[in-house]
Amino acid sequence: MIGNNDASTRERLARLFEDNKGVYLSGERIAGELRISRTAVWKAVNSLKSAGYELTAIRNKGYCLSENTDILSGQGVIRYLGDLNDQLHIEVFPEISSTNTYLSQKALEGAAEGLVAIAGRQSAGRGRRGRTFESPADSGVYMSILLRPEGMLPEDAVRITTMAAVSVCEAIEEVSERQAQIKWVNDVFIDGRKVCGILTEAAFGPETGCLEHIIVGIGINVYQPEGGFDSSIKDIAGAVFTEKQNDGRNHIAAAVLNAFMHYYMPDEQTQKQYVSEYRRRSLVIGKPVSVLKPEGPINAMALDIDGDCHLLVRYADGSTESLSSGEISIRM
Ligand code: BT5
Repeated sequence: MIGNNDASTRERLARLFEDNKGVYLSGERIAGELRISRTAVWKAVNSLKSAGYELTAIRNKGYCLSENTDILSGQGVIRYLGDLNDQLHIEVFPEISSTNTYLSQKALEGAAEGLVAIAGRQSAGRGRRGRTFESPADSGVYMSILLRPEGMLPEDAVRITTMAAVSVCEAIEEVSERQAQIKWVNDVFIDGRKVCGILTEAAFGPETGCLEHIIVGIGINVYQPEGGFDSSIKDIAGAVFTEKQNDGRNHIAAAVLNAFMHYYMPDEQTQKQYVSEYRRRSLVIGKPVSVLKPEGPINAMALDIDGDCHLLVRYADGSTESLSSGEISIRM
């Protein structure tokens, strides 16, 4: 158990090390910069080590954070956030049940828009319709953003998913230069493998029927987990990187947030941009698909994605339908 003071010292020390990766910092220098005692330095260093920071110590030189570390941390994400830092409040957890579940609890308690939960592992990561999202340790970024969009209609909630999908693609391309594509409506693929899933959950007022909040949850496989993906997904899942990157997870989390908040701004120009970006990256347009309806799958051709992010399909009898959500499976 560490107290608040200790926790804030640890955060400040983490930031100092992250700003000086590969550099030895003497105990004296750290004590001076953080205005704390040498004993407090020693305590905070040990606390960081047990949190997974790879710190080496050399007598007479001090402590050094290895250059190639990728530890998910609040400070680590904030370093890449730019001026968004004022609009978002970021909480990072080494492990949690589900960042969506956590934020829905926080939303009920009245948390404000812009609360972001990021976890290094989820013990009960959720997909759509009760499915599981595998969220192993040290390999992915699992994050959720709490939004309270004013005046958004329930049927517009799909926009949030599409904005998130485009943002993930842009973030992947920024940090890895790999090409990412979107399978309508909520999956991001690289080279035919799913590297990210998005779960958008909206809550409505019981009497008004008005949208109260939206939680958009984004799970990205940044690396292959040690020992490979779980057998249930090994044939479909992929990862953004093949090798560990310096700050890979912090960087990608921040890049997603930067892109997402840019699109979330209610400005017509931005809205048009994300819809065209979404369309450009679609894995589905022009492909035969199978539309999964409650009464069973129906074969169709995916024609286009319209300005409202609906998928336009044509069935064998020539009739067309605009799908606002639901599911398709692509016949490859
Ligand atoms: C999704 O559902 O893909 C939405 C996943 C959202 C996860 C985020 S992580 C942060 C936040 N907190 C949560 O608890 N959830 C959100 P769906 O389209 O239903 O896909 C689920 C299916 O994807 C599973 O049935 C598997 O086939 C596959 N799958 C599960 N884990 C995967 C993984 N890590 N990578 C790729 N595919 C996976």
